[in-house]
Amino acid sequence: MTTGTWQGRIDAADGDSGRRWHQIVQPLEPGAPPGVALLGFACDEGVRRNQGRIGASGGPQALRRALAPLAYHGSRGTPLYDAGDIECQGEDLEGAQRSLGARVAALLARGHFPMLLGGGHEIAWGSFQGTSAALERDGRLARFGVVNFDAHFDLRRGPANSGTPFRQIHDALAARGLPFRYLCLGIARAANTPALFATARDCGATWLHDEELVWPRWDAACRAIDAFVDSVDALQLSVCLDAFPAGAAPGVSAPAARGIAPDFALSLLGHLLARARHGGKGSKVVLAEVAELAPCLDPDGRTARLAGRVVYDVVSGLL
Ligand SMILES: [Mn+2]
Repeated sequence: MTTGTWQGRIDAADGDSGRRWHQIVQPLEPGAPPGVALLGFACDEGVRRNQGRIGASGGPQALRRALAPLAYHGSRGTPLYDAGDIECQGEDLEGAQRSLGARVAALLARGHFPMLLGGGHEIAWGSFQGTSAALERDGRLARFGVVNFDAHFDLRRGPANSGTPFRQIHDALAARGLPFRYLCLGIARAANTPALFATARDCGATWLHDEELVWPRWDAACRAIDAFVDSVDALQLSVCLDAFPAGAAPGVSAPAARGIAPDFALSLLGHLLARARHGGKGSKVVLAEVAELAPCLDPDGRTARLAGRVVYDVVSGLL
């Protein structure tokens, strides 16, 4: 937990009902009771290798700053922790991903809900190493799935980078003889070549295009999400900020021309969380992550603000 990050306005006269996140978040200490653990992944290496615009290593800190002033509406008393950052050392992406996986596995073993703050989308391969270890223990890996809000499939073959994490997850599951269940929301035809679509089909991926994720098609989008969520017992929820239009999320490595409008995407996220009974008995969402926030490309902080709202919507139901 970085000193000086979690601070802001204090409405002392309003007592407990006037609190904001910066007054709630506490550093994660060993042996702390189960709660929500914010864990940063400060890494540019995946985006650098993928020839994208660099800057995601500053994402976790910018996200904390966006979260600090948000109003706290918790009623359950669930603790909210800052578990610090995993930092990529030099070009050692694989080492950083392994460290992230180990931290995630440890958090899950202690009963925490990991809310990961990226970092490039290579965060998803690191987090999967932790979730898969936990789900192998409790038997849910056989009915595991990923929902990814993203303009891109991120199913590329080849050396690991920010465009390969779900291919790596596919291969890891295949090596165990397990199915790959992957729903990608917001795919842009203009941003994925026919070869990448063919790869997605070969992997058994399912997806909805950006133009399908509009209010006149709300019911169809919900049906697709319901069918997917109902087909799994455990979910990794990944939100790549380039799923949003460049006007709403300019601070990413590859801004989207069209994207999913924030109100639609956040409503869909809410629908998905409810269908997965997030925060209730038998919740399927094991972990969530927000990827690709690059504050140096986000001069007025709007991308961080939107990313913070995604985190807020995922976490609020647990607090
Ligand atoms: Mn992505």
